[in-house]
Amino acid sequence: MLITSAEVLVSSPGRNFVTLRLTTDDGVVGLGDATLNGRELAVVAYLAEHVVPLLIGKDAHRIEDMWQFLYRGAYWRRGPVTMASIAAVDTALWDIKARAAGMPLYQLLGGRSRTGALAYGHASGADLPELFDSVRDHLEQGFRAIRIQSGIPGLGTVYGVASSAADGAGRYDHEPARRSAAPVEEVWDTRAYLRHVPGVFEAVRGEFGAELPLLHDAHHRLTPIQAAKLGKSLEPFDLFWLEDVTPAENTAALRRVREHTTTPLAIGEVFNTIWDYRELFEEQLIDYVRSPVTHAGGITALRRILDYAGVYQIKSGVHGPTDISPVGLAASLHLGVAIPNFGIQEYMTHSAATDEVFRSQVRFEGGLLVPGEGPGLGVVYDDDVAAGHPYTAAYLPINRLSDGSMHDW
Ligand code: KDG
Ligand code: MG
Repeated sequence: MLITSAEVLVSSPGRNFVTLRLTTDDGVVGLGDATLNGRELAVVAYLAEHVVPLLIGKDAHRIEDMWQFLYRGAYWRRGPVTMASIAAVDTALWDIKARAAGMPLYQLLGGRSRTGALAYGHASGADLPELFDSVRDHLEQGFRAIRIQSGIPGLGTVYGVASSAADGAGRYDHEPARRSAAPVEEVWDTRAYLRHVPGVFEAVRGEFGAELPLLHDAHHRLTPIQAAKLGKSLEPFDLFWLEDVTPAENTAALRRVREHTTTPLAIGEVFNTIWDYRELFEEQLIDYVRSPVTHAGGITALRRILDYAGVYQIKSGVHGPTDISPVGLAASLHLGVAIPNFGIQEYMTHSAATDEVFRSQVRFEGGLLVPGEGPGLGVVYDDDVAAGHPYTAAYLPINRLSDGSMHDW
């Protein structure tokens, strides 16, 4: 089964997506997600210029060898652009293998270990009444675990908090990569944040009770000692996890955090390889792995990371915002229902326009995401619909302190 065509597809049904489509000489088609939010075209160039020419004529069944060829053979290892490109090829090849076998992909990964993947949704609000409405709305949608993000008194827009769209198009419920020529600038104040957040969780627990799993994302903005303070102050509210407390480059920072708090920690959505996790796993500094298939080098690589995590009782908590395409989400779910150490799956529903471009079998039922029983990943890319949604430049916002200095994410 030889690869005869490799197409890099770019579309923007509400937000930008990069998709790799491989076709074999016997007509089997596989898809891979290569979306890198705000830097999409760098991956397009990497794939189109440096990877696609190497794929034509290769045996589509040799997934592991292809991974090693693209990773070891390039000399330039790791990094988000490289690893998103490798991920797309790897995912498309798994899709092809499962379609050729006539099975849903999870069957090739060892078969089902659970009925579905517990998903958490994003509740947020500028203030407590808005946040409570959002939590209620998520409960009504069937979510059984909820991330809590809140506005902060004295600050303007805060990342991760849904707000009314500037164009009046209604509530904006997707993490903001705004379609604009330059990033939106937000003002940040860590002390104000640290003062406010414990009260938010106290109020949410008071309103919704002790049982509901609650999560929170600090978006890499704290120093180790600030993160330790936050973790400690949130202990009475029994979080499922506290995510991305410190910037990702210095994983040793989590040693400091861990010394001070028993709040479970999650990190890794901007990591790229198993090497990024080595000391975190071996010293048991985290509880959940945030890497998605899309940015960690594909199904082959993420499965390896999660097997390694399992040695240390660390579980999956795969990244699943709207910038992970329905192809990336389906890949994550096929892996998630198969592995022994599944923890939770992030789920932000895609827009209706996205669901028209990517026709997916994934369903959300009773708080669980299920990948579907069709062959492969179960996702089809509709070129005609995609043609109506051309690429549009978009950026994540940035943070500055009140004196104008740039701040960490
Ligand atoms: O592209 C970046 C977003 O996906 C990220 O900021 C979202 O932090 C995020 C999350 O946990 O979903
Ligand atoms: Mg996050």
